[in-house]
Amino acid sequence: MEHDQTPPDQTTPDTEAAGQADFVVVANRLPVRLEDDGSWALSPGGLVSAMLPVMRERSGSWVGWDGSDDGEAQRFEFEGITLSALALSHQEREEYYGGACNETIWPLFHDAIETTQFHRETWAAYRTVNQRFADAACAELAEGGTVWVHDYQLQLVPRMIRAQRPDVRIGFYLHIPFPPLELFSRLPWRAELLAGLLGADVIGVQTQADARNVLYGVRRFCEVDDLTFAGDGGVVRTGRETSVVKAFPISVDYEAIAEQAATDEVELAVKELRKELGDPKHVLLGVDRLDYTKGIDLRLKAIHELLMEHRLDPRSTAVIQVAVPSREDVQGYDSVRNRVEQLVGTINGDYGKLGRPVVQYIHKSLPFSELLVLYRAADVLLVTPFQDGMNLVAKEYVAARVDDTGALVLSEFAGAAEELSEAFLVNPYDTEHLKEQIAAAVSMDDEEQRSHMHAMRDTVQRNDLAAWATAFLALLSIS
Ligand code: GDG
Repeated sequence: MEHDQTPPDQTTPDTEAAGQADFVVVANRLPVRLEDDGSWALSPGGLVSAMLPVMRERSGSWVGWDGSDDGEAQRFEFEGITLSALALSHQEREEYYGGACNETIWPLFHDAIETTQFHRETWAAYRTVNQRFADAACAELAEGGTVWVHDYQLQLVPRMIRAQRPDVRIGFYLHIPFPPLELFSRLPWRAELLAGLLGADVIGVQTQADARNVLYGVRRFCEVDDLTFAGDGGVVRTGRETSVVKAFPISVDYEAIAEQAATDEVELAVKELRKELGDPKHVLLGVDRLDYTKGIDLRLKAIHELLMEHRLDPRSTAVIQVAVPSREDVQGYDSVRNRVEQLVGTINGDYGKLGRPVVQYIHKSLPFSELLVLYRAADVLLVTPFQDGMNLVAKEYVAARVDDTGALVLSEFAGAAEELSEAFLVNPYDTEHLKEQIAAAVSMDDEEQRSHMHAMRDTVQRNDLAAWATAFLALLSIS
């Protein structure tokens, strides 16, 4: 690992030598990105939202890529966390990230909604880059330390670390769904991928269904001595190695969100926002990365039809859709953006008035404080993915509804549906049902809102982010 240039601004010089960290997180991306002016800024996303508070609690290193193809390997501090940046070349970015991660694994693991590509060259790059991550993690890790590897981009890393460092505890967490056997079997490198995962002592996934799918894959494609299903997961044994596979539904920092959402500042901003929107009776909100898995187009289509059928009144309804730019050079993302923007244009063209569109569409990332204002201003949150590991936006909305009002329309294919059963659950492929559920959420009376929201808030408060991390790390330290 190089220790060259220290980035400007928020960073301080490297104080800790490599190989000294008792706790190392390995993820494809660092929690920061390089801005045009050379400074580092936090970058949004589910994994970062989840892991940053966990890292702040424990001192350790975060190994990841800076997202560029001209970056340098460097090690620096950012807001109290040691970051170890890994450099990728342009070709590696194209083949590993654009290809194997986002044109093979991402679509395949999300129900193959978008055509899945299988290319030997991109898989070779996946292997090479995974080895680089494993090597970088090993360079950070102190003797007998603990490493927590994250997500679909790094599924070979646990085995690669195990091969070099039998002394360390290895955890792996998959943030996206693990596909059913019928789909997973298509992957030409299925046995290699599972062997990669089985290098970990603990393999954590979002839901019980995901845990079962991992175990079905292992039973079918791996030679193991023993495999037992138990509760919300199971155990795999081979020689002296044991891997526990278990569901750990990820969550949000409930107290921090609730506290921030209850401030006078937020209350005031909510009032101002609703006024700017023309004091509508109903505010409907969507917040998503602009990804074809999130079903943004489906919900806009449902809203359009509800307007056409006079079941939503354009004079008293405001819809806000935040669509955070994401993977813009990957196949499938361009066309979903076009579909979404066309629908926004159609709805506003048909039902908007001058200076007052029905849909407010924001195609950029907002500061989290502004998201909180939107969560508090929205009477209904629409979360309609075709497939989603968990969906933190749904849990953030629930945590932010400090007065127990509001309604959540939630796809049954989001991991969050396993816990948030009081939401208006929908099959997003069923447009008529989606419309019925949106209409029901809009017209739900206050008392009903309070009882549903209260129950959901209770669930998220009990199973918050700290509980998630503590449960995972506790199992990792004993298994
Ligand atoms: C993956 C899995 C799983 C969004 N817009 C802005 C912004 N965000 C933050 C949200 C939330 C996060 O990004 C999005 O998390 P999700 O869970 O909804 O979705 P993915 O990014 O697809 O995350 C997912 C997750 O990993 C964790 O395991 O739940 O299933 O796909 O925290 O608040 N944050 C800011 N500005 C924005 O405009 N600051």
